[in-house]
Amino acid sequence: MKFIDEVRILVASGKGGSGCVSFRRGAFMPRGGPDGGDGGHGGAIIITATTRRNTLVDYRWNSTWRAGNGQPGKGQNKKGSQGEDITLLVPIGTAVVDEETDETLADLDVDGATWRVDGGSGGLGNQNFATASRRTPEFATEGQPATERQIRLELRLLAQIGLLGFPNAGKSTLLSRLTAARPRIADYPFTTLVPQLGVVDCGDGNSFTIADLPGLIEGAADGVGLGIRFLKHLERCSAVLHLVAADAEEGVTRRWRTLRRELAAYDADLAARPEVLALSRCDLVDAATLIKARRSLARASGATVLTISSATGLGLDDLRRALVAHVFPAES
Ligand SMILES: Nc1nc2c(ncn2[C@@H]2O[C@H](COP(=O)(O)OP(=O)(O)OP(=O)(O)O)[C@@H](O)[C@H]2O)c(=O)[nH]1
Ligand SMILES: [Mg+2]
Repeated sequence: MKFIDEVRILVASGKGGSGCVSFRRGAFMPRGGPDGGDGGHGGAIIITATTRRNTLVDYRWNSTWRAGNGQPGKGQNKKGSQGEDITLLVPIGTAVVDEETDETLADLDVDGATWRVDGGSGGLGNQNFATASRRTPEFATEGQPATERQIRLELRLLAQIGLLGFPNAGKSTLLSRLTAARPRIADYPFTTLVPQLGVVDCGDGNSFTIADLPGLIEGAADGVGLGIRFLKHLERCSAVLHLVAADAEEGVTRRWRTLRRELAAYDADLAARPEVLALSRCDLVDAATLIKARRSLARASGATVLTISSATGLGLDDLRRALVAHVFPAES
């Protein structure tokens, strides 16, 4: 199934049915009192977050959703029936954004969270307007109009840790070592085309989620490579795990700087997020090169630099501990 994380749709609630003008009739009642019923309310559009959906693929081809209109009221005080509601199920983590103003209308970040567009209320039948001095009101009110909204649904994955790095840094390989996820791994760039999630089991009843994202390259912020469109999935992460291949040809510090620049160009807030920094593929360089690389990167970043190898398992326990410290700060 394709990973669809953004769709544009038009949603329209139903309009209210109009109120009815009617008078009681019978053999001995040529013109009885008013008995026009109210119109039914228009149906609502309800967008609900659920664990039963993982992507927005349901909305890819069907871009217009209209709830039913309320029916007009009838004689004998009969209320018109309500318009049918439409419920759209979306994955947890979906934001509803106004397409015209770009305003976030709702962030459906827990199971069952909803956003709705109510239908128009039904009009009032003439039975409502009878008074002592006006026994035969000849009027009723119209139903309220429907509401149409052009919206964008944007899915932002709920992962505590986001994986960041150049292509081939070993992000997917690491995900497969830390979690039960089985992402595609290969020695060519852009193996990962869409985000992948994996759950790290901490063994003590706790767990957290890591998002593996497509690799970034220089110019990503301007659309080079797979671009930055997947970076929105980092927005909810508590920390970014930045992998720099220890065997990077142009030097690890340069690589790290390039990626940081792209991140900052995309979003300053995201660039300010805590970063866990690790040299990956450490089994591919000799000890002296590794020490040098680590020292130079630590100096440039001012951070602790972990060293790992998904091939040999080097440093993976320390890395797991460092991630736990970010995800569960109070407990460590
Ligand atoms: N020797 C060694 N090879 C590794 C290690 N980690 C990853 N690799 C290899 O590096 C290559 C790229 O690994 P991936 O995990 O696909 O890299 P990625 O960062 O996910 O790459 P993209 O999806 O293209 O962004 C594969 O051939 C892996 O087998 C490691 O620790 N040691
Ligand atoms: Mg990958």
